[in-house]
Amino acid sequence: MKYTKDLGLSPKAPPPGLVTRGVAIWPGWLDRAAQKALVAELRAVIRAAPLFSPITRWGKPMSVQMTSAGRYGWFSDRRGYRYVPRHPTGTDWPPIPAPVLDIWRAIAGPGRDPDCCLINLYRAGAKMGLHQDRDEADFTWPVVSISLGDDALFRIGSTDRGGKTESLWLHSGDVLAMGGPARLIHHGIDRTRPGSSDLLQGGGRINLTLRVVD
Ligand code: MD3
Ligand code: FE
Repeated sequence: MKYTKDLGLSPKAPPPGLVTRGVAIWPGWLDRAAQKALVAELRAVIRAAPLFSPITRWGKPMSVQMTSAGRYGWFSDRRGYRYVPRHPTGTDWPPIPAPVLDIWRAIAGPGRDPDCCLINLYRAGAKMGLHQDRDEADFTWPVVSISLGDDALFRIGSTDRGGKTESLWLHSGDVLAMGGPARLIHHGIDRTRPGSSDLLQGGGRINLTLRVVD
């Protein structure tokens, strides 16, 4: 079968530049102009649904700031992780920007759009520990991720806990997809390289994570 099927992606998806542990990577999917245009759209989303620092179940704020677009947003507090239909202020999450949906449809196909576009902002010093994405109801859909701004050291493990991990640097404009057997792999961001990109006002990194939720 074609590589795209093995990766759990649309048979029409463009060939990834790199595949490691079932994670498909398209380095530089977005050129500088496309990155700029996307950031302008994200600024509007963030104006409508401001970034916040979710509280973990241990009562500590995450170092990453977040907000969402779509039918659902990802949320966390002492009661745990979950998807919620509204921003903490009570407003609906804004629609997912069209250029983001274009990337999803190219990779996952036209059949179903994502329910959530999680927006993660990493200012200097922010990181995300090794975890699985398992708050969704259906793991047959891939997760698609878009990197903007500073470089980030991405760590990939396996589906099981423990074992060896592998690290690689993500750059602004890179797109990743985790489908099929890679959908439940452990992953995280060890650190960013502050100042490596001038894309974002105030510096830092934005990651967009697209998921089907229910
Ligand atoms: C799912 N975000 O928000 S990219 C997250 O760069 C998250 O902000 C990271 O992990 C970030 O949950 C990583 C999204 C990603 C990467 C690899 C995965 C999701 C994945 C591998 C398997 C399943
Ligand atoms: Fe994740």
